[in-house]
Amino acid sequence: MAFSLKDYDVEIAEAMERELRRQQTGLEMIPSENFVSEAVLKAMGSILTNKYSEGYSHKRYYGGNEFIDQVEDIAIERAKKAFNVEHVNVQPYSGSPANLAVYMATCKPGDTIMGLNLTDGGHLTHGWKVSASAIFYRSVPYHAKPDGYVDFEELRKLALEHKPKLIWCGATAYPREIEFDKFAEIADEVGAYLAADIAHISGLIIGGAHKSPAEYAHIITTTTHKTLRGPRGGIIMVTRKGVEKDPELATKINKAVFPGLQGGPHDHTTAAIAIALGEALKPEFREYTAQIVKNSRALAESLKNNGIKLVTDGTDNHLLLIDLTPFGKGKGLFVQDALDLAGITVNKNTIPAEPSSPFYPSGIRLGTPALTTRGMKEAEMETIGSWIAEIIKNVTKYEMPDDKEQRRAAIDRFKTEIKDNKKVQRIRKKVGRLCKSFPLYKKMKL
Ligand code: DSN
Repeated sequence: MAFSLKDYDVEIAEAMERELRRQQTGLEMIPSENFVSEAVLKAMGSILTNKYSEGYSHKRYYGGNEFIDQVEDIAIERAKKAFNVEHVNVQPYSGSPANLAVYMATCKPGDTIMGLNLTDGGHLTHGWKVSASAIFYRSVPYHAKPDGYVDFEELRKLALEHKPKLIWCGATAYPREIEFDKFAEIADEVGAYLAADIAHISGLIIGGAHKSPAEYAHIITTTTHKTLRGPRGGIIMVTRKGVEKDPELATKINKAVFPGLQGGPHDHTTAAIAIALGEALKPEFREYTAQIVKNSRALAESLKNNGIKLVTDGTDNHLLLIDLTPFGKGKGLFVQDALDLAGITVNKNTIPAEPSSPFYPSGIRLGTPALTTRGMKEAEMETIGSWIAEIIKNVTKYEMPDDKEQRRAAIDRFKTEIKDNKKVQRIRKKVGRLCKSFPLYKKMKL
């Protein structure tokens, strides 16, 4: 009989089962999430987790790595092919350690770095004040314009003034194409390394649904679990342009990852990354990524037709950013929690020129990669957009006060009332019915 986790550790198995049901019966719309294949899951839960393999392929600090080397070599070869780059390191534990390794490889503590400001869509590790990237380096952020697009004029002015060692492009909440050519022009003008963090869009790039940074950036980093649809992990790449700028760059990156920041790589993750890259190199993946963008655009149209404002008025990629300020400031939490109760998972997010704060922001970030994996198309997006708009309009009557005590009371009142909200309950039922038509992990047993 097959091994049953439920017979072995009932507490954990039951929590996992509840999470499986949540994924199966709800609409997963956090744009950085996805549903991996059974093959990726199989590699993740495999005996490869038993091994230590500090070092790199064929140069390890431990014995017994003959087969681990094969796994890592395959992952590297597939990543080189998928992204058209010279050098690949598949060992970073995830995106943030990958980015920290880029700092270690290219900068000395105190050097100036630039990235898109967090509240304008940038990532924590691109120089946000509480992150190691701004504690150990001198961060000069650039911003988005009021229309939500990157302000290249400001970026160029700041870059000429501060002469950064490293400039980041790429974002975590940016609904438009990343204009790698414009970033490259500025980075080249000031002699900076250009690092493209493509975590959100790496799957789109492999599938041809977003342009590639390979000819523009010196370094590329990505997580492997977003549109790429692999395990939670990270990759750092050095492009031909990067090697030309600095022939030692690949070695510097490798040294920064190990021994600079990490110990043994997670070999089970490396195998799963190789499998995900193999899947992404198949023709079906091109169709998948094209559909992600079609779905995103259909969702944007539906929301707009239902009176919802979007940052930049639309999307070029897998994500959308709802601007709730027409209803007041700081209302992201109310909308996120009400949608959660309706079985629609999104995250509250800051918007450019955020009038509130990152914890009580005025936007909602949502996207289509996971729903597209389930097989949903434009027709479903139109319906889902109308449900989301209905819920937004239903809860934006709640105000988010600035005063801490009043805010606590307002949130408590909201949480009590929203549980009995008839509209939310009605949409929850419809969400359940829709999910049944797009089954997920149908035969999975824990
Ligand atoms: N947490 C990731 C995201 O949701 O975009 C970024 O690190």
